[in-house]
Amino acid sequence: MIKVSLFTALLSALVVTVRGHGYVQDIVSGSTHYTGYLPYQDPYYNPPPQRIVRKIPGNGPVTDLTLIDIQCNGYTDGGAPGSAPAAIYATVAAGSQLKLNWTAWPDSHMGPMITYMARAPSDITKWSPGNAAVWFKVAESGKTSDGKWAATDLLTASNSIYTFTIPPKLKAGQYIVRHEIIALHAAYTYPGAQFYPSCIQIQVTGSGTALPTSFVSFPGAYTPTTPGIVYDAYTNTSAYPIPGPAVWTGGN
Ligand SMILES: *[C@@H]1O[C@H](CO)[C@@H](O)[C@H](O)[C@H]1NC(C)=O
Ligand SMILES: *[C@@H]1O[C@H](CO)[C@@H](O)[C@H](O)[C@H]1NC(C)=O
Ligand SMILES: [Cu+2]
Repeated sequence: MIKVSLFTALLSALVVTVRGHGYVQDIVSGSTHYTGYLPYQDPYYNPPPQRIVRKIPGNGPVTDLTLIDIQCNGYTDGGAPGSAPAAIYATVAAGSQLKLNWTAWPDSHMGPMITYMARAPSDITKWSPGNAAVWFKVAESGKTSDGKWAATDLLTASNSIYTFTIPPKLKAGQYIVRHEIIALHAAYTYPGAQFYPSCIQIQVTGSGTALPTSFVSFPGAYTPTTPGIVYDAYTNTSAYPIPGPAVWTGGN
């Protein structure tokens, strides 16, 4: 039974290599590594490994902005549409860096990298936001003035490690980190842009008291007419407008 499962996992891993795309495979806080949710291995174990990342169906994108899938790249599971909670969470100090290790990202999939957070009103291992407006943006990176994209140029230059800082004054508590790459290689029309979100569960520690006052929902934050959702990355030499609200700076 186990042998068959591992064989299946290895076969799937080969398929991954062929299809490209990607997901966050490892999360590093200080010297602690947390393995991400591994869609081509974890489902074959019984019991499945406990992860801090909410489960994803695979390495492919979401393209329909109206689906709950745009939240965590999840799907209806156990009564928690779109983002079935994961079993555990990482503990991270406010003001510290979180490093997200992506699987090898295809060069063709140029686009921005964006990170949101949502404060869990109750036990994060049981909470799913649904359509509620709970998300605030904490980091974004698009196209530099000399034409370098967060993904793939900058991501590849940093060994596939994306780094962002937990706002230093953010109030302690449990949060979902929603991190995504938006691949723009087919974004000259809608649907076209490919969304690769991941939801990571963390417990923020510290003595800060700051909380944002303005929030967006997923689905909701992006529509086909939101700047940056339709964009011809091959021909458009002007600045790229990163979709979504401004980065919250009240926790700095
Ligand atoms: C990213 O994760 C992969 C798979 O676990 C690992 O082989 C690689 O060394 C990690 N990269 C870094 C820079 O830690
Ligand atoms: C380039 O992108 C910007 C921002 O989305 C847009 O306003 C502009 O119309 C685009 N330019 C062309 C030539 O499509
Ligand atoms: Cu792809």
